[in-house]
Amino acid sequence: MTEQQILQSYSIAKERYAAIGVDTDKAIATLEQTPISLHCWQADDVMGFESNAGLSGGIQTTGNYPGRARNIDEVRSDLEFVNSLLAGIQRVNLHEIYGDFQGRFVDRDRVDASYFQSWMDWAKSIGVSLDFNSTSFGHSKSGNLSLANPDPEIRSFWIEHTKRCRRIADAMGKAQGDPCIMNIWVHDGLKDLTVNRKRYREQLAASLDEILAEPLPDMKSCLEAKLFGIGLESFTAGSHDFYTGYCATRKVMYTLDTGHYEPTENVSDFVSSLLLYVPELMLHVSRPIRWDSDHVTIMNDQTLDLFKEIVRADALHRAHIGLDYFDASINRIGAYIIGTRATQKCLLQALLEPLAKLREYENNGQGFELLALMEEAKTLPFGAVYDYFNLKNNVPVGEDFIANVQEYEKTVTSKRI
Ligand code: RNT
Ligand code: ZN
Repeated sequence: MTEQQILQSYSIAKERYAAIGVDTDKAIATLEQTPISLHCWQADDVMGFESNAGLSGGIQTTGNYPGRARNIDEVRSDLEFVNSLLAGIQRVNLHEIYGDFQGRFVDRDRVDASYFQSWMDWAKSIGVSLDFNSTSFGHSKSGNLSLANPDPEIRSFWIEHTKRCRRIADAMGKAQGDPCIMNIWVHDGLKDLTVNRKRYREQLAASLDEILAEPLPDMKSCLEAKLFGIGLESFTAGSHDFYTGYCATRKVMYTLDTGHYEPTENVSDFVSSLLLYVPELMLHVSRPIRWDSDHVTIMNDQTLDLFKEIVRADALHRAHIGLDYFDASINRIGAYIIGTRATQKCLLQALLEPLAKLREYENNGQGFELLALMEEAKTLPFGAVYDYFNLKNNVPVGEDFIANVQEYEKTVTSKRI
């Protein structure tokens, strides 16, 4: 498509949306100002730079597509390339195992902000903000239970790790002048039956209380619930009920990962309930196939409904958006672009909903009109608005990014053997 055609299509779309009370320029401006946090772990299949211990703790990558980033420089240059193809604001979300350890083994109860100084410098140089995660998996002390472990030695190791991670996040937040969002997800659970559910959950709550006690003004903690981990199918200490209660009573941000629900559950329905009781939401936008398989995010009903619920609740300022998937079976750079663009498209669709008119119909009891406009809204020329958003921000429009990713593969990632 030529620039002329994109502009023409946009001006027709703009009028079409205006006729139902929607301001497309405003929707684009909101989309441009809403950050999406890119998870560094798609670049290297969640390996990190701590050791070669491999992945454990209930999560797993599958696939062996060539070109995985093998070191810190490769992760950074991959993320820079990804950024160059995306409109809007991106953040970068790091896990503790991605520290700049310079080849030395730094155990998790010894880590501090100095190992992330080069990340902070890099982030500043490319103008992005960082988010952070403590890492409970892939370590000799991971086992089945970390923060919920009845063994005081193991438990205090992980408490110390998580406290240190909060301080690292705070240092990042200070350096970037923008709070760093730190996610705490622990895999704690059991493969088979247990008669100690309450005990483990009490232990987890007590550990979290201790971890969150330190006031740190430049970071925000969020807690991620889960249905189950691989190899830990019978019991999950940090279940949805656990974290809903915990976050509501402690006034802590709740992390909603769209992969962490039963396949038939409507995840978007949780948004409006959670927003009544927790201060903010962190979204891990993912795609589960039969289980928490972490497939690349696409524009599907689940993702669309999630963003519609956020916008309908007027809660975009209370939601932080991050991606969370790790597909090792296709070009990893392409996976980032597909997932980010899908997330942008779903948010844009939500922002373009003729909400005022729909509400008017619903409030007047005009059920037919409500359903009719909702149906018609699905086929409005939304693609023309999204194309214009990309053109305006000087990044590839439509499928053009495929060629850019192929070129990077040819010249960079295919050379990694
Ligand atoms: C695991 C959680 C968690 C991880 C990352 C790597 O089920 O979704 O967010 O994917 O921390
Ligand atoms: Zn997640």
